[in-house]
Amino acid sequence: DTTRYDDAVRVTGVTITPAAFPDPPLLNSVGVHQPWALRAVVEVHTAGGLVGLGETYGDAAHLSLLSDVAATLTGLDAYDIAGLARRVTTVLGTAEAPDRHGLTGHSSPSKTAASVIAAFETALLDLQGQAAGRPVYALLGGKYRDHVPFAAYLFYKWAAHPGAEPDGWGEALDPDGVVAQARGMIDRYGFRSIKLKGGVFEPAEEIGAVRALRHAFPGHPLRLDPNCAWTVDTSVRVARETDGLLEYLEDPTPGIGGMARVAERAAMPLATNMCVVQFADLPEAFERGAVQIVLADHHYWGGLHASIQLAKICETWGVGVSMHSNSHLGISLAAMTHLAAATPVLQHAVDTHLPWQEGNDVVQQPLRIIDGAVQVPGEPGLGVRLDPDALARMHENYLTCGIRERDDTTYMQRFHPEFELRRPRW
Ligand code: GKR
Ligand code: MG
Repeated sequence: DTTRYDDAVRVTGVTITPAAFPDPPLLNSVGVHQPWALRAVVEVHTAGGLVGLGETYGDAAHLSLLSDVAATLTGLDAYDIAGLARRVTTVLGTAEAPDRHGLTGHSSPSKTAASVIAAFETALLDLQGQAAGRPVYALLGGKYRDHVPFAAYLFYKWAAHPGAEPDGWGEALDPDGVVAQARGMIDRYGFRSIKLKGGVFEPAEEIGAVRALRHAFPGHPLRLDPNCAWTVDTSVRVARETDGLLEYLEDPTPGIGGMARVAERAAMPLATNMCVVQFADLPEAFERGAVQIVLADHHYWGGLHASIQLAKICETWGVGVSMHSNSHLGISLAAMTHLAAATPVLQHAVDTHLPWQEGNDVVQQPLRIIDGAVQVPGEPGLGVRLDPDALARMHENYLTCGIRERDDTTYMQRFHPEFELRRPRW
């Protein structure tokens, strides 16, 4: 009965709920994480009583674009991703919502549109899966793996936010602190790859941390990501000194041109989530050999389908693919897991901030990282269900926390007024 089937997936309304959850004082090249991280939870309701879930950025400008689009989605068929894209383009026009932290590269109207499409596409795919009785990976073409490996994502960090109680992770401001943090994460989650967020201290200090990690974990592939904190010359020097230690070096220096100059002289592959952030960046980056690995992120590449297309283009050019992350919750983890499962060639463990959000989630039974990997869920849709009480609590946090956009630099300057945003810094 097609009428009943259509009804099951006909959109009747969309709810967007901003949520805030505690975030530790993680350091990076632009400052330090604020005490609360923001996300928006998208619920798309259908006439058949289904609810599809999405998760995206919770910054004010993005929220306002999401709600403009949400108002136009009533009547949409959940299978009509093209219809979603058309609505987003019509509503947004040339609107642009750049992120304030600058850690995911340059902004543009098309990247903004891609971020808005992605937020709803995840929810529509969840609906399609629920209606068809199939997991999201099946809708993307099937799975290439049963387990998706994730990496331990280490950060230099303070013991506590100024004025607050220390968090459970402790301080990490030197190689010993970094190794202790890695040990804690690996003990808890069994990670088999390690990423260190750099760009915080002098390169020599961070090279010391990489060496200490290599010594403590001889079998774990290592990556270092200073988020464009270095000049081309510094990057080349670091590449020389870490030769043989790194699986890849991520965004050492700003821009495709800078990365190309480093790539010419670095022995290891270069990865990016900063200079290649939309399809329009691919031709120049690949022609110039600027990057050997693209870190896809469905949240701003336009969704899960678009990310599979990106992976195919990368494969064609002999460029590797892995996945970038920002602070996120369990809906995003599920989406990332389905996407990674359905990506034919995925050579590297995927990034996740999830351990930093441990114990706080908007889903009832978050997917778990065991032995460094998430088992791909086989339930219909994303395979996670919303916890309405948790979402209500996190929305209350949002209302009271006073933070409306991520801004690591201004937060850092509150405690260190001399801190300047400079990239490259060294
Ligand atoms: O959480 O501070 C952070 C990260 O630096 C994040 O914002 C980056 O976007 O994880 C990201 C990266 O790999 O560059
Ligand atoms: Mg990065």
